[in-house]
Amino acid sequence: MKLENPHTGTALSLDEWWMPFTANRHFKAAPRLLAKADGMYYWTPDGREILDGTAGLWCVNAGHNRKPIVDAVQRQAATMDYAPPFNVGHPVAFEAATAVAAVAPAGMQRVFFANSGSEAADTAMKMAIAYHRARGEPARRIIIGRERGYHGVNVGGTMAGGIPGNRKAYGALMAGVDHLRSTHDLARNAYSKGQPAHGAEFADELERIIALHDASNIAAVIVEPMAGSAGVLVPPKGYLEKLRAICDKHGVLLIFDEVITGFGRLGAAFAATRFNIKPDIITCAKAINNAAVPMGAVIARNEIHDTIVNAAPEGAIEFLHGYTYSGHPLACAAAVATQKLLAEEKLFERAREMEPHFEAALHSLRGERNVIDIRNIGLVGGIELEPRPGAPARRALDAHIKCFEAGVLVRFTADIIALSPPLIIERAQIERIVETVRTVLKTLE
Ligand code: PXG
Repeated sequence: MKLENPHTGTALSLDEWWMPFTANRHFKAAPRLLAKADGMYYWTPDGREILDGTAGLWCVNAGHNRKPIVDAVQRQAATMDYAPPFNVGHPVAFEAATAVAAVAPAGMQRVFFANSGSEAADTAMKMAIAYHRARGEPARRIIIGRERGYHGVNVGGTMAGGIPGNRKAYGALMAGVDHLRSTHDLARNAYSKGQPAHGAEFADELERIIALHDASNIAAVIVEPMAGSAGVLVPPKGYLEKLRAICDKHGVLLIFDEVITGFGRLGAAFAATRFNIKPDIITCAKAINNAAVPMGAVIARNEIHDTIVNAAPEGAIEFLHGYTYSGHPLACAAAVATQKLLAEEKLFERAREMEPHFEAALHSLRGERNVIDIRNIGLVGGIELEPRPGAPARRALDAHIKCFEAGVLVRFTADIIALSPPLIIERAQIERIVETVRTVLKTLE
């Protein structure tokens, strides 16, 4: 393959871009590039079609290059490129917040904008601490995360997160974090469809952790209602209910990191909606604006907003936090257009309707070589492979590469293949993804 930008003909050098979360040497020896996208598909620079089984990176829920979103971004870029968000506002940011609040759970209609899921996570933790301080309990600063949790890569998210490889190089960047155990239980729950039956009791550990630190020191628990990055870990039945009850009992806030689950991935606006559990704070990003422009957001219970805002003297800034690009006009224009499109095409409902087909297709891979578990909910699927002895994560990496060569984009983490297609996916496309994975699994060492 000639390395050039196919749109301009500019020759490419691969040395300068130090790529994120990528095996740079391995990748640059045999690069896989995407140059164009539309609907369910990507195209490589040499014109090969790739079916998108991952909605980009769990984010392009409405499908690629949707016209209303493209138009909205282009119009906004030509109208007002940028406006400061500190002490000056602009209309489209208010519109975007209203559109997001409209699909958020009742009583959670206050939206703070960031530019990524990582920023949303750190914002949410600071918001929780600021809330307790405003209420007169400034000692409540400890954050409790969970093993195998992913909350992005900023300081708070790295430390509250529970993926060992993401933490080990950095030591204690932040004091005052502790972790619940993960809910993954292959022995009891392998091949569960939807929420697994076993493991609600893993939430009881929260009582022990709260007793250890004392509730008076604890600000919040942060969990992904369904853990995405660490391999599609669906919450056991009753688990989230227990977390909610224990947090309530001890005055601890519950933060749902819905960066992946937000905006339809589970066949509802949020996992909170699907599981009918009300967190105090939701973090989101990705599909909020179909990933057209970087954007993250923190959705707070109205009372959290009111408590922080009303604790400050008149005229003083209440929450000393924010980003140059909070509520960026282009991101907000994309968010308004995306929320309208998601509603018009009823894509949350569509995902829920497609779930049984997706589930059946996915679980038909049971019994294929090296498969040790298959799990799913909404339009998310995880296929766990037995690791190759002495070479963890290599089998799934090989599967990813072979699927790409066969024209299907799948995601992998450790030895787990993850699928999270755009919500506009058709049945035939589900079949094609699953049959490609099947063929690849049959040939994989
Ligand atoms: N929280 C959750 C639950 C996420 O999934 C983030 C926070 C951070 O978002 P940003 O926008 O800062 O990347 C995420 C991001 C993967 C993968 O391979 C998943 C994410 C990012 C990169 C890779 O599963 N999710």
